[in-house]
Amino acid sequence: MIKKLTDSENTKNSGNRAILFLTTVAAVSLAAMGLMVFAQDEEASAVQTPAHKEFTLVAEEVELEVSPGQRVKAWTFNGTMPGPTLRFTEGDDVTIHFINKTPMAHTIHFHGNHDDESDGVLPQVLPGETYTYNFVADPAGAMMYHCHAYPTSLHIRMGMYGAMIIDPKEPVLKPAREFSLVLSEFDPENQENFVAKYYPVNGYTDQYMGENSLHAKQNELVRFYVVNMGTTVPYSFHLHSTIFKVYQSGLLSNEPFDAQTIEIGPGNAAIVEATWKWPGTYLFHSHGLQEERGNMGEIVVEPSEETLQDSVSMIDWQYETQKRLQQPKVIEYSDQELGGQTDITAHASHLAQSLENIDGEPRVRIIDGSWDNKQKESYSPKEITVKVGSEIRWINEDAVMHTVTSKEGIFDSSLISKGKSWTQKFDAAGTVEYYCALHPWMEGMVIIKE
Ligand SMILES: [Cu+2]
Repeated sequence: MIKKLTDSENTKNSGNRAILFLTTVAAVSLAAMGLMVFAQDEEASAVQTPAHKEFTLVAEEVELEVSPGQRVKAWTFNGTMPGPTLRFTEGDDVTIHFINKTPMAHTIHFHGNHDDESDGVLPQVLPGETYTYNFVADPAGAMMYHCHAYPTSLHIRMGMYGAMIIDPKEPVLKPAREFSLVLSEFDPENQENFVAKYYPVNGYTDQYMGENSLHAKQNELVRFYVVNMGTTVPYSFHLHSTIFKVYQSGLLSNEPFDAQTIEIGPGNAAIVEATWKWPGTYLFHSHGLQEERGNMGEIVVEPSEETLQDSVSMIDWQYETQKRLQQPKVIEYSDQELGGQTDITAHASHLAQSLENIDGEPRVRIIDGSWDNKQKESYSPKEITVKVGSEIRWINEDAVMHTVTSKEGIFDSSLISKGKSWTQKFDAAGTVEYYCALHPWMEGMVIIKE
């Protein structure tokens, strides 16, 4: 939120800023910019102070309502689809603690500027594991975070995403009433359908129609942070009865321009600023197929002669409304089901080896297309019988990564990339069931005989 400060607050705040700058990694450049603002602008009313911010996001499977009467299973951050809106000030030192409480691998990939350790691709965070992401919030604008486990479009469709808003350090935006709109796709019958059954806004179809409509006042500035978490067609975001201003790609470094409708492709965003001159009830929606499939909303513009002095965020209200409609119920998994509590560094010692000298040893192929839960065959052979003391080699012939993970926590291959293999020795007679932690519908069995 852009908060306008009083003179005394501002003085105090500037002091804090100076101290913080001395302790910040990017102290030199930030301090130079900060001091410049401080020196030249007596009424620098809304300069934001970068700070350290920590959040915990938990990967959880839930059952929730996505459309009236339609409860579905979703994969989420913190139990909701989308997850909570993260809000930072440009320059904040951000720490995100990630805990995976589901039986398959997930990650958090953030849009914006950061290094590869916090890019959320590797490591894939396996069941029961934790990982910490660190970055400096940059640039200012509307961005997003989402899971980047594979297949990524499936993890996104299943609900693993949320908006990330980075407010500018320096005041470039006027006071406005602010809303966050995360656009997505959901298909309870088949998440790989190109055309989805539902195109919800903030995870619930037609959420803002009727009793939950958005409210604003005549002539006041309304700002929408619009994020497209769809995976196929672009959204064409449209407001009724007003031409609006757009910051393309959601970036405040872009010069805003006028629009009647703005195209937002999958993985892209826009900041939309609008004003309605006349009181009334107005629609907003994507132009096209999505509007009949859950993407319709209403904004009620009330008569008023007041003007906004400070920005007013409606985002907490939106999140409460979303939770009230979705009624999420978390699916709990035991430590056993999550493969025990493991330290992610422990896997490095037995990473997949290259495909060499494999003649003559028992082997299991992970066949092409195994990631698809509709394909019946994945590990081939599904059951393999070996003598005590044998080594078995698993070879990944599929296009995406897989694991070979014992259901009882006896072994775990970690990630086996395309074309790579992994071996495990079996020293005791018995039967061992295993699965892929990334795609738990893939199952196999080893029978070890004397
Ligand atoms: Cu995921």
